[in-house]
Amino acid sequence: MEMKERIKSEFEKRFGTDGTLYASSGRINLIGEHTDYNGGFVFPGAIDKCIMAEIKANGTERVRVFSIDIDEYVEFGLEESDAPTQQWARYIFGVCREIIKRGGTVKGFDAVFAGNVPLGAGLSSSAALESVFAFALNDMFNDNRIDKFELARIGQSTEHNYCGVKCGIMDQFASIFGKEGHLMRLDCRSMEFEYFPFKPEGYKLVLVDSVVKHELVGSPYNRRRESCERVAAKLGIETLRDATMEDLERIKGEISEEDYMRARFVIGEKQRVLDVCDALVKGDYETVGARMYETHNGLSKDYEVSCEELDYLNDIAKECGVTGSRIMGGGFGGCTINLVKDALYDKFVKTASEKFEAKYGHAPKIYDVVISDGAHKCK
Ligand code: GAF
Repeated sequence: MEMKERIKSEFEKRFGTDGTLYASSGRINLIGEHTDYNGGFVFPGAIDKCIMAEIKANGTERVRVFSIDIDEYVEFGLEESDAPTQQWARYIFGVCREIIKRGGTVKGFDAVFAGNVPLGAGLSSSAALESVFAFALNDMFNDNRIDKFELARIGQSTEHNYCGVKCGIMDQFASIFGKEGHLMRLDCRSMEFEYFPFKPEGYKLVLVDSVVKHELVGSPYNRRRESCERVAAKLGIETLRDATMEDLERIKGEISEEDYMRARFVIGEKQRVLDVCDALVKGDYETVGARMYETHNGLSKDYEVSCEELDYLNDIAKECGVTGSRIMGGGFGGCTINLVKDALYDKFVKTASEKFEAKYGHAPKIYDVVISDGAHKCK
């Protein structure tokens, strides 16, 4: 059964009525990693993998929600003290609370949801979950008065205050603002953004999922952010967006080797995003690809968020002659994103699958992605 049909039939079975369907997407990011919380640039797009929810106000002060994929039902109230213990439900509870804290309205509702964003793959299933509920609750209880930027911030604050991840704005922004066939270059300092048509002639974007997750994402991620903040504080600036390599060299002796490496990556990454955007406009995919490899190298050696398996996938891509390849998202496992010539696609997928399985005993998962719309009400 299609996802939509499964949700509708489950909703009807549990609540004896029908509600409104909403969806919001996972995301890819072509380049610009760990730059969002440093006030830098990112270049994401929403993808054709989403979380879909059917929702209806229930006239009470309680939320009743069923996750089809986890096969679990949870009920909670809307006061701070009502926080559920289940991680997945905390994302929804957090969104409700963050809307209320901003003076918005949330009343009790019933919901059933499901999704096809692979979990733990770095495609931001959590942002898709936050965004679908933020978008829906804005529509249902707030006459869409909360603007889209604030909806993204509601998801981000949910991560900070209810899930322990001090993330930037990229994932929620992409999930809310995504547009079919377009990537978005977002300046995370000014929040200005531009849509870039993305239909690379003769190339495919392929995600290769290592299906490994080495560490709990929260604390190592937050430690990376703290390193950047320490360096910015040392330089007397708000974020590393305003730092140059010369600035960093100047204070090298006053910061730890680790903080130095983290900042070196972030400062370099800022320019790479701009280079990739320029190259895309010119149809220069070789430059796009070269910058992707540089990003991988920086994420692996300086930012240290890669792992053996992802470095191996990157090496295979290089050996096969893939135009660009790099780890995508927060790191510590998940996917590589690869820009592959059409003619090389079959060979690359076969080689990567066989070699990876021979070395690690399980095959990677391959996802072809289509750049799609972000949060919306379903027809
Ligand atoms: C995770 C975070 F949620 C984003 O904000 C971003 O920092 C990303 O890691 C790394 O670019 O997805």
